[in-house]
Amino acid sequence: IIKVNNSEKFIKNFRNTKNTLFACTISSIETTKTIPISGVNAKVIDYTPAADMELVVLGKSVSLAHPPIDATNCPSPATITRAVVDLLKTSCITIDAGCNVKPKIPHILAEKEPTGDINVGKGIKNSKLLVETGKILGKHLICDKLILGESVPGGTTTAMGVLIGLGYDVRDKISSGSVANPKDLKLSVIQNGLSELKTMTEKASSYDIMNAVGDNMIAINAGICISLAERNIPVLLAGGGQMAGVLSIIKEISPETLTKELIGISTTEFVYNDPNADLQGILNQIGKIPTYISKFDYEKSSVDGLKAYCSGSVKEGVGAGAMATYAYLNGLKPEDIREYIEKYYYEWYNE
Ligand code: AAM
Repeated sequence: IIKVNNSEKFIKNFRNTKNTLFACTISSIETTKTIPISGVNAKVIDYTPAADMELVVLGKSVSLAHPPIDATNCPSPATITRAVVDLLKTSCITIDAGCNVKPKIPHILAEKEPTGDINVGKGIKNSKLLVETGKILGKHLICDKLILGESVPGGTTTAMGVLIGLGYDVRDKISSGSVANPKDLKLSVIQNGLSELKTMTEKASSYDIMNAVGDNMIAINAGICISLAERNIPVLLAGGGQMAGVLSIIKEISPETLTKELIGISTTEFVYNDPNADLQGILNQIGKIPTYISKFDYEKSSVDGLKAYCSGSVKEGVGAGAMATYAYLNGLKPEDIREYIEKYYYEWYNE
């Protein structure tokens, strides 16, 4: 694990496996149906959030014949999270923030409608309400510490939209689920969405910005963090740019939440060291956030699809980076995760 702005007070909470909860908020984004902004494989994109969490919870995807894949046919990062959940027997809950295909596992319905079309400035119907929903959920989660992730295909674009709307310099700093990050396309979609907003209001609030170009997960996860910090329960945000988006919203609507050493972020080395991005450059603009980067030994993998992570496929998602950090804090090694995935890979993908 590489640590930046380490807070021992924060991270020591994650050095045991007692009452840990992994919560994953999932949503579809309507824009991905018409504009190829996402690195997730277009053929399975609607099924991906559901099939990701089925794999994590059941050890197999049931909504799809195999777990999700990215555009280069590489395995979903849910494979990493599944390995950790099974090896450390971690409790999981799935929060449905509007996914077009519902997971065939018990889940909490937080929002019925998917994230809308950000290209026309209609990302979230009512982000203020969704933050409140997240806060209510956060009041009732039972755990000593929370690892909070997402599966939202297209979500790196909505996160980029929220950060740009709030005035952050992120243009060349956000990773993507694809090898060739379609930055210009993503930026033009965001500019279209934000231009709709400008014609509506003079000074846009963070809720207006989320409503225009945000996704349901960002609002709900921000609300959950705010509640848990009030209850003195630490949260490790699981992701890179998408969780930077969550942090930027928390900073706007509840800055005190970030002052208590109760919120940290963890992602994979594939996102953190992405030559097409600069996550640390975004986090530095938000504040001094405890940041943990998990390393993998995928260059050694016998599975081509895992090796491809080293050259920019997939990179992160479904809590993978933070779950690996959590695993390493509790005695597992990179090869334990890799060997687990290699063992099940052929069964999962029927190869
Ligand atoms: C989640 N499941 C995935 C996956 N993700 N399965 C295969 N590949 C991925 N990359 P983008 O904005 O390019 O769509 O990247 C974000 C998505 O990629 C999210 O769903 C994230 O969890 C990850």
